[in-house]
Amino acid sequence: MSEITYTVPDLTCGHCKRAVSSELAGVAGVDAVEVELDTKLVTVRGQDLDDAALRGAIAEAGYEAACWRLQARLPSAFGWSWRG
Ligand SMILES: [Cu+2]
Repeated sequence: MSEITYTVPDLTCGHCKRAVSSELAGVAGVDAVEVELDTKLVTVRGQDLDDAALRGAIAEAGYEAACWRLQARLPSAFGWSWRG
């Protein structure tokens, strides 16, 4: 089981959430998708996750994955908050 977290800045509402979730759910190996609108974080869990395929699915839904796990988690390491 592995987990990759992406930041998708354009996620704004329930429609975005559903669009991205359903595209990601269709990628091979994906077991679960979590979308947090507050933080713009998309967490994907599954087996043998393929970063390129996951980014492709997010793009297919009409959004862009700005960065992934390391970058996405840096701010909290410095005590910043993304919740305006
Ligand atoms: Cu939306």
